[in-house]
Amino acid sequence: MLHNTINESLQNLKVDSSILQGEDVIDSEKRIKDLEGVFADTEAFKNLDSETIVYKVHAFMPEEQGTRGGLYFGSTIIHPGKVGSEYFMTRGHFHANLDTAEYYWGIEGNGILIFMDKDRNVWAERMEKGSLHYIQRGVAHRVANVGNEELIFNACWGSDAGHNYDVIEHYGFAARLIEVDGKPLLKQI
Ligand code: PAN
Ligand code: ZN
Repeated sequence: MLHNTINESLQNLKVDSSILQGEDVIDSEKRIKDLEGVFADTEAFKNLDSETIVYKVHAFMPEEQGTRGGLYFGSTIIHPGKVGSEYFMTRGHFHANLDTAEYYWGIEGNGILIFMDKDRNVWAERMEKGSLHYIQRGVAHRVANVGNEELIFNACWGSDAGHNYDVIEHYGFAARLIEVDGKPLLKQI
């Protein structure tokens, strides 16, 4: 580190229009075909174009996965849409290292962040432009887009967090977010 110099910002990363972009940003996407088993209505799922993009993630991961004390940053964009009465949403996960928390914050659109603790208690928070969400350690998290526009949110999590998708893949969340009379409703299952 040079002393008494004014340097350019970190690797010219920009949260431009609020979506992370720049060198070393890892882009990934999930299409309908990648989300088998995530949505309850398997008939509606089969009838959708399997190439439809459900969400994209742009992540900056400047530390090796598993490094203690480092931080990652990511933008998630969830497209509007539904599978039956269930909104397009992320797969959701516990962190592999349960002792790691995370921040999400809303950039654009309307969403609902769904939490589930280890005892399968489920609760949720509305996500909108400027909303801040603290995901406590040990709590699974998933986001649904409940609006007609793209839902964009940013996230900051530890490089030692890791992702455990298995528990959600096998047991799901204890409640599903569905549209009833045009409104989102958390339905216990
Ligand atoms: C986020 C999520 C991102 C995509 O960056 O990874 O929104 O959701 P899934 O990972 O559940 O598919 C995060 O929570 N990182 O820890
Ligand atoms: Zn996470």
